[in-house]
Amino acid sequence: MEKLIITAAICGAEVTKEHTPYIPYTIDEIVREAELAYNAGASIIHLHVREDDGTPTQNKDRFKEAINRIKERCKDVIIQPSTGGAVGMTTDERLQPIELNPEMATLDCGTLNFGGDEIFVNTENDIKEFAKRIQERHIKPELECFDKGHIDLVIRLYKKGFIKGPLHFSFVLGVNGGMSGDLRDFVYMNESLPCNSTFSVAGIGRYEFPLAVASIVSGGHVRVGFEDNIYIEKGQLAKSNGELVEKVVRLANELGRDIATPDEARKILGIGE
Ligand code: KMH
Ligand code: ZN
Repeated sequence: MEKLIITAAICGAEVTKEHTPYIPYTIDEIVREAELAYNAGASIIHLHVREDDGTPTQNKDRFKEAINRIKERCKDVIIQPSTGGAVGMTTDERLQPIELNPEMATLDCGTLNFGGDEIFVNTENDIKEFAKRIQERHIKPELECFDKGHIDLVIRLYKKGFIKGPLHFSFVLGVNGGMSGDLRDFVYMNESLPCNSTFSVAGIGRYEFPLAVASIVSGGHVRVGFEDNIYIEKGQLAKSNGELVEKVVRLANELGRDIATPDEARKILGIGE
């Protein structure tokens, strides 16, 4: 099997210090968390940034500072800024970090309820526009799919030429409003992918590690981090993103799957080809 690419979603937009004191807000905190995750075995950092008070922002300068500082500490790591941002942001606001020409960026592939009164809006035309803007900069999109219908939409847009291959999907399972993280749902998503695509799985909350194992044994890749889950085990907060990545490395070792370096991840994903 291919080596395992571990993505660390170190910050996100929704988790606050009330949920866990270990969530990073400031650039210093974000850089430290990125470094801990990288040292533990993450080859991709899925990046959101915040104002110092924790407010999510897609400000380009804030991303630039975070990316430059992370690269000083983690020279070869792949940075994957979010174009999802936070619920309620405009599309222009969300797209700002791609102007920095990162190697990767997320492309969210459908609209869904996001808990409470929140709706994460990604209309078909939004997705086409995001895909176009990401592709014209030769950035590798990570196709975030929160539901099976999102995969279908990607396939349709791929056939029409709006999204180019090779396709790399990210199943984000267990969001309140999206598909659950039950094994049955993971298998259904996996079996719905077109040939020659790659995928990673992000399980929200209690789904994080069971889905990591499912993906490790299925030949997929894994995302963990405070954006998705703050517990190292039931009722016990993880003290860093590094701890969450270390746990995936332990699971992969037990299951006989080697961990990809950033350069190996680039090859697997066809970045820079
Ligand atoms: N914060 C969520 C509303 C992404 O990074 O592309 C969207 C999100 C997806 O986190
Ligand atoms: Zn995100």
